[in-house]
Amino acid sequence: MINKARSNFKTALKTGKALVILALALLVLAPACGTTEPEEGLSSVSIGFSPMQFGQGLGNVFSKFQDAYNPYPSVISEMVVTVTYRDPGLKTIRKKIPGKNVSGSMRIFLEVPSGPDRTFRIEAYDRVGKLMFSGETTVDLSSDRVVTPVDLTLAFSCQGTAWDAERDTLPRLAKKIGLDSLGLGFLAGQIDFDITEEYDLISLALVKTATGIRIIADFNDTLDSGNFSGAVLLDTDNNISTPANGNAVSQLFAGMPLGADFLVLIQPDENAVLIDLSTFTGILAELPDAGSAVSIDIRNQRATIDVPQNLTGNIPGVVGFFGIFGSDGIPTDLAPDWGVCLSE
Ligand SMILES: [Ca+2]
Ligand SMILES: [Ca+2]
Repeated sequence: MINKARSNFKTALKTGKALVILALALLVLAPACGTTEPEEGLSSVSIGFSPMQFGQGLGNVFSKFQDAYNPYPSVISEMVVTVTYRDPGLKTIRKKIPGKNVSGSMRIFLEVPSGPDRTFRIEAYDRVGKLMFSGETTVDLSSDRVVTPVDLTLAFSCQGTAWDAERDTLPRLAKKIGLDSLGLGFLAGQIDFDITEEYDLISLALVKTATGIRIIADFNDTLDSGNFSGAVLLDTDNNISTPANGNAVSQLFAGMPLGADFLVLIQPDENAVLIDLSTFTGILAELPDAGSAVSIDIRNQRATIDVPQNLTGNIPGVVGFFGIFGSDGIPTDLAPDWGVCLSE
């Protein structure tokens, strides 16, 4: 932002607008020479944000991993910051930030009239203009401070799509901060740092179709159906306490009560099976043989799986889900526990 202001100023110098700007600045500052508290009404605010998701699977990773990059560059098209306050009527300040300028560690600077109950809201929109995440907070602003920090926690709008950050693959994160810090110590020994296929998940969507559920996983990379593999857990009854049989899968994710009733297991060469976890009692190695084949299509950067309703029974319409994907059974990225999303 500073760089941009600087380059704008350079342009202004070149075009002679600098004189106009200077004149305007003097006009604004002029009362300062004659009166004692000319800017008492304004507070400088520095706004920051941190994304939050259900289960916080990656929530605390952001604080460790976030640097000057946009965690969702290909999916955020625009971020809108609004400040609303009464003066005495309702007033709004709005600032739009193009997606390409959004970064996880950014601060947004605004001048806001001082006073109580200033409500700050951030909304981020995806490529098709759908709200992706948002958050707001209300603070009292006094002009005593040089800069007032305002920090928001953003919750995702989870309408059937779990968004995932770019460049957050498990090998990359493990190298940077370690698997234990990610709460993924159980994957130690399963991550191969030298694998070439490092599939980077961008989004995992659930769509209800006429015949069942369609799972769509989009990646940053072109998928090779010969090695693409993964698992998607589905909590189809939206109840984290079911199934209660303590199967091998729920024990694997101990401490993460996903309530997965079904597991979609994807193996290389476009093989996908659906396993009913309410009846599965075997060990993990037996999972591939415990399921019913479902249709999978791997094309370019997308994997599409259709789970027919005759295998799952009627699904009320709200499904929790969690996905983990990789190459030849080695996980490289995941969509953390997103809790409940509407499958519409
Ligand atoms: Ca990712
Ligand atoms: Ca359940």
